[in-house]
Amino acid sequence: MNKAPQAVRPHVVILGRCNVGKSTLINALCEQNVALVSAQPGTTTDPVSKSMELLPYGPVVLVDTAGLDDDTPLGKERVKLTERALRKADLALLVVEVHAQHPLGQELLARLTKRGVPSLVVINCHGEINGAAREDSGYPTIEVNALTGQGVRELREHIAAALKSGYEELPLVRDILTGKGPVVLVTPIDKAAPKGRLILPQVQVLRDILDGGGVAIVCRETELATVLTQLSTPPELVITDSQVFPQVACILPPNSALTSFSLLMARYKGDLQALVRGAEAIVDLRPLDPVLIVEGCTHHSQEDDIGRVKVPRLLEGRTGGKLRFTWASGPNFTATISDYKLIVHCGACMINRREMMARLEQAQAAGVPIVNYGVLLAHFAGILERSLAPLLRK
Ligand SMILES: Nc1nc2c(ncn2[C@@H]2O[C@H](COP(=O)(O)OP(=O)(O)OP(=O)(O)O)[C@@H](O)[C@H]2O)c(=O)[nH]1
Ligand code: SF4
Ligand SMILES: [Mg+2]
Repeated sequence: MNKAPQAVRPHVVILGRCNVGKSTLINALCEQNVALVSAQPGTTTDPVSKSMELLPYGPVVLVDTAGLDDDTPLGKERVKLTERALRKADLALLVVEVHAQHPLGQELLARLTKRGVPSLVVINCHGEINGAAREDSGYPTIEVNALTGQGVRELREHIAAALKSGYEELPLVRDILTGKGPVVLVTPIDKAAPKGRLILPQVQVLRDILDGGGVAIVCRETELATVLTQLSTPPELVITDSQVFPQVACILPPNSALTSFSLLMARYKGDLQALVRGAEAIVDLRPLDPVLIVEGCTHHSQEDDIGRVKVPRLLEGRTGGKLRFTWASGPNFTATISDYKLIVHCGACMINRREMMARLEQAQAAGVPIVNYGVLLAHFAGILERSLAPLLRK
């Protein structure tokens, strides 16, 4: 994995009316043809994402979207896709013509401001640009000529400044480490493990420990007992895959600090306390209650698949009767979530923090408790309190 994954890059979403030059602008920012440009309004239909190094900032994801005033039969659906892309936005660029605004553009910026997402207005001039940055309708406003590239370098600098002040790169684990001992990472190599590599949360946690100057030891649960006997200093923290929580908890002395990759991801991606409240609501489930299981990406279901098999088995075991499960994967979270008694979310490693926070807020607004795999598995293993403790010690 040579590039920063999309989920840890800030997302810059470009929006505006049809034909205003959004795709020309993304191409100018990337200095390559990533989006189709034409004089035909409605050329861009689905959002187009491009990971790139946007200097002077660094790795970002740029997202081009369909025109907000697309009045084709599919126009409304396209605007919905744009709104979905905006849930991920860490910065929005509203592209406008010199004297023309679109009310929906302003309305979307106002909604983003309410969520704490900064925005820039980009005036795409079809001639010479004035160059001076200013503020129109409350937003920093920059002129460019996307076709000639005039003003695009300055726009990159404004984007970098907005991200540097508005985008917080959160630590995954290093903020709770003191360096008093190594950190042991327990990663089962079972049928579900991808061939020849570690999964994203494991790689991210490992990197975050190294970034913080810490020492990490990686082993399977089957070697953990041996590793512990070989260490001259006990581990400061053991981080395990949630699926082997019970085995790891039995091997470790009761007073040693234990948590899981998914709890660390849950804290990094969203509101851990909200997910813990979700676990507490499991006791209210009754037979035949509807439960939504959401996974951030699609993958082939395994023999003892966590979302398809393990979580349903645990919940039905606790409820004492059949539950009505619905599974959603990919970006399909916007369905009618109020119909459900509980939402169980995956570890969200492929989803950025903004999107995960939007999902948690949406669930809260609908009054539906939401828990994730890691919190749910720790709850069923009876070690939720223990595995939360290291995360609360700061
Ligand atoms: N002269 C000039 N033409 C431009 C400029 N920016 C875009 N255009 C032209 O305007 C037309 C539309 O540009 P696009 O970049 O496809 O516009 P868009 O906003 O992505 O349009 P949709 O995808 O339909 O929403 C193309 O013919 C571009 O060449 C500019 O700065 N100057
Ligand atoms: S289903 Fe969720 S946790 Fe699993 S890989 Fe996809 S986004 Fe990550
Ligand atoms: Mg376009």
